[in-house]
Amino acid sequence: EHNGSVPIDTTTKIPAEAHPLAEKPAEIASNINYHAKFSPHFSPFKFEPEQAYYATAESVRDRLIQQWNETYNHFHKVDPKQTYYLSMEYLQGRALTNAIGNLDIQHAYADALNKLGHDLENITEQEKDAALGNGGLGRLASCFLDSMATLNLPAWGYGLRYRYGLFKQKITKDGQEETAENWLEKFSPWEVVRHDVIYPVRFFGRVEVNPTGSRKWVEGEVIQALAYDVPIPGYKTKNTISLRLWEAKAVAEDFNLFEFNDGQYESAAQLHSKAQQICAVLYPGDATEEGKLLRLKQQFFLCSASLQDIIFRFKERRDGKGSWQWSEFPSKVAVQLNDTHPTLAIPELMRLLMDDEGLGWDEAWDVTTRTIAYTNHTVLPEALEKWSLAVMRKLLPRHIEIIEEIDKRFVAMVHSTQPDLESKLPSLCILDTSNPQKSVVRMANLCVVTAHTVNGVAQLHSDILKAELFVDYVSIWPTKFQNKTNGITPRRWLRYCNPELSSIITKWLKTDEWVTNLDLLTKLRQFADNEDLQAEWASAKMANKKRLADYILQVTGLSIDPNSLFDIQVKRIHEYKRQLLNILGAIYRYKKLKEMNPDERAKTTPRTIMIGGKAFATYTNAKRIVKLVNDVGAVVNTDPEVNNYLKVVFVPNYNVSVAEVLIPGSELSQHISTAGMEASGTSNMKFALNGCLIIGTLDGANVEIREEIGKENFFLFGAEADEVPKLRKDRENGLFKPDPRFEEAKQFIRSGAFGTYDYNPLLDSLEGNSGYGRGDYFLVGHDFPSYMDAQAKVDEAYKDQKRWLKMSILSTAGSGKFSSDRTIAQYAKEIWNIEECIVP
Ligand code: T68
Repeated sequence: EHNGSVPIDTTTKIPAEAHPLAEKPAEIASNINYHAKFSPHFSPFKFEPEQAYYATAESVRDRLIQQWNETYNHFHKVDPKQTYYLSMEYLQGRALTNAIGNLDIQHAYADALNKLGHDLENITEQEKDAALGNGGLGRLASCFLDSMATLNLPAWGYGLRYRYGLFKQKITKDGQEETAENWLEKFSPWEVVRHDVIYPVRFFGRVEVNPTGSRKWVEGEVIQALAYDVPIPGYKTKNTISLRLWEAKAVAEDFNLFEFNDGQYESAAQLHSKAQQICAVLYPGDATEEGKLLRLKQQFFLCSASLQDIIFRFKERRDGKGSWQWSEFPSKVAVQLNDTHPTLAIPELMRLLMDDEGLGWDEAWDVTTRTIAYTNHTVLPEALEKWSLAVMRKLLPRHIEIIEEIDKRFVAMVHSTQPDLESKLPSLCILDTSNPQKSVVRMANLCVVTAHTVNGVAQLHSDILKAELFVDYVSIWPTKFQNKTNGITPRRWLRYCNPELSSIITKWLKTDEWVTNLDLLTKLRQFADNEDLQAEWASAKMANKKRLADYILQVTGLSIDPNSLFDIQVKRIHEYKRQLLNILGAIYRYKKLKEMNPDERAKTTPRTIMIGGKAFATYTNAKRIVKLVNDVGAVVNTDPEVNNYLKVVFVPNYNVSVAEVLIPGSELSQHISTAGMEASGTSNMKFALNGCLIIGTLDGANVEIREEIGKENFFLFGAEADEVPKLRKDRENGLFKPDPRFEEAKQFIRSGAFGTYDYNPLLDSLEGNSGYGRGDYFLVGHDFPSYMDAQAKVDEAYKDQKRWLKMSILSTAGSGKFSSDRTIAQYAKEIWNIEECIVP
C-alpha cells in the first residue's frame, strides 16, 4: 500500500543529480524529495499524498520552466508572427498527468514515486481542477493551447486569474447548492508570478483634449495587472508556451497610510478591495443582470493588459532591428477573440495606437482590422452581448468615442457603397439607439465590422451565421466569413484518460503516431469485424465501466451494474440542450417497465442513465431540471421491481476531471439539443473518440460526426434546423398534436409519482403560451416520439454485442477529423497566417 503517511527523508542534501532535467527514477525521486524538504508551503516532516503531489508537481514544473525559457528565447530570436488567443475562460482541469505525459516521462515518474512509497495515480488525484471557465467555450480554449504547443506554433493564451473558479455543485434534498471553488486554497504549483510584468489599467476618468487636437484618457482609477504564467507543454516536443493570466493589484502608493493610522481601515484600503474584486470570481456565464459593471471591468482588464503586453513585446523585438513601422504590426501579431467577451480589445488597440503611439485614425484602423479576428460561439439571442452605452461611457469614456467613430464611418461606408443595404442599417450598426434611454453597444456587430475574419465553430453553425445572424454583412464582405469546426485534444481526451483503449489502438495500428495524427484512426476500420480486436475493445470498455461504477459509488453511494448499458448526458444544464427530453424519456421507460410482467422485463436492455451538469444559480428552470433528475433517481433506484433494469443517476459536480472518468466508460451519449441551437458541442467528439455511440439531433458538430463515422453508426432523431421556425409557428397556432407517450410521461410527473415538489412551472414550459408556458420553444414535444423510437433502436442494437462493438470501433475510427490539432492547423493557415517555430 502506497497511501498514507510516509516520513520524509530529512537527511537529503541537495543532490547534484537533482537536476530539473533528471531522467532516471532515482534522480527524479531525489528531485521530488528536494521539493518536499525545501518547499515553503508545508512543514518538512510530512510526506503524505498531498505533500507528495505538490513536490512532484514542482519538480515537473522545474523541467517545464527550462523548456519554457528555451522556447521564449527561440521565439525572441526568430521573431516569427505570433498568435495571441484572448479568452475570458480556460477550463484547464488537472495538469500533472498531462504534463508528464506530454514530456514523455510518465514511467520514470511512476517509478520514482514508487521509490518514495507513493503511487502516481493516487498522487494525481490530489490535484484540484483549475476551473476558470463555464463549459464548452472555456474547454475549447484549453484544448487549443495544447494543440498550439504540440504544433510548435508561436502562440500565447491570455486570460484572467480568477480567485474562485466555477462553483462547486452539491446536491441536497432541495436540488443544486452552489459553494465557492477555492482552487487556490493552498497554492497552484503550475503558475509562476512575474513581478516584472505589470501594466496599469485605467477605469472611469475623462478625456482630455490637447491643443494639438490629440486626446488622452486621464484621471479615474488605475489598477495594476500583474502576470501569472502557466506553462503549456506540447506533446513530445520542447516547445512549451504560456497561458498568461492577469491578476488585479492596487497601486502600492494608493494605500492611504494616514487614513489607516487614523483608524479608517476600510477607506484606507478601498482601492485594494476594488482591485481584488476584479479577479475575484468567474462570471457564471449565460445571460444575467448581476454584476454587469464588474463583468465589463473584467473584460476591459483582460483586453488592456494583454494588448499592452503584446505591444511591449512587439516593440522589444523591433529594437535593434533598425527602423520599423507600425504597419508591420499585423505581420507580427494575430489576435483571436474567443467570442465577444474580449471585444474591448478593438477600441483599446485603437486607443493605444492613436493616443499613446501617435498614429492617425486611418493608420490605426488599418493595423487593428488586419490584426483582429473573431470567433462566434452562439446564435442564442440572450448570449449576444449588449452593453449599456451609459454604463460604458462612464467606465470607458475614450473607448466610447472610438466606438462611435467606428460606427459613424461604417454607416457612411454603407451609404456610399451599399445603398441597397441602407434599410438594414438599424440592425447592422454598432450602437443601438432606437430606445434613447436604453442605448446599447452591440459587441458582435463591433466584432464583425472590425475583424478581418469571423468564424463559426461547426459547418452548420457557420452556415446559419451566414444565412441568418450576419446575412447582410456577408453581402458587404463576402470573404470575411469562415468555418472552423471545433476539435478536442487527443492527448487528454484519449491517450491519458483512456490508457486501456490507447494501448489497443497503438497495438493494432502498430504505432502511436495517432496521438498527433488522429486521421490514422481510420485504419481501424479494416478491423471493425475482427473478433480479437472486438474482444480487446470490449474488455477495455468493461474495465472503464467498472472504474466509472466505482466512482459513482464513491460520490453518490449508489451501486450501478457494469453489465447495463451506460447512457450519459453531461453538459451545462440548459433548456436548449434538452436534459428534460432525456429525463422524460427515462420516466416513460420507468412507467413501461412498471407495467410489464417479470418475464417481459427480463427481455429488456438494462440501462443506467447518468445525467450531470451545473445549472446557473439564478436559472430557475435549469435548477428544476436538476431537482427532477434527482427525484426520479430517488424513486427508480429504490424500486425493487425495476431497479435491475433501470437506474437514473445524477452525477454531482461535473467538471473536467469527472469527464475524464465518465467518457471512457460510456457506451451511449446524448447530444439532443433543438436543431440549430448548439453551435458545435465538443463533448460529442470526446465520446465518439472513446468508442461511445451517439444518440442525437442534426445539430452543431453532430452533423459532421455522423458524416465521418457513418449514418448507420449514429442514432438520429428529431426536427432539422430549417424546420424549426415553422414547427414553432404551428405550435403557437395550435396545430401541434402531441404524441400520447409524451402526454403520459408529463402526466406521470404531475400525478406526484416523484414527490411533492412543484414541477408544474417546468411542465407548463412544454405547453402552450399561457402561464409559465413558452409554447415549448425547444420542441421537446415535437421531438419526443422520434427520440423514443431512436432509443428503441439503441436497445435493439445493444442486444447484438458484435454489432454494437463494430459500431463502437467505427466511432473511434471516424473521429480523426475532430482533433483540435486539425482545427488549430486551419486557424494558423487560414486566419492567423502563422507558421511553426520549432525549438531546436
Ligand atoms: C459553447 N458556448 C457552445 N458559452 O454552446 C458550444 N460563457 O456549442 C460550443 O461547442 C462551445 O461553445 C465551443 O465552441 C459556451 O460554452 C459559454 O460558456 C458562455 C456564454 C456566455 C458567457 C460566458
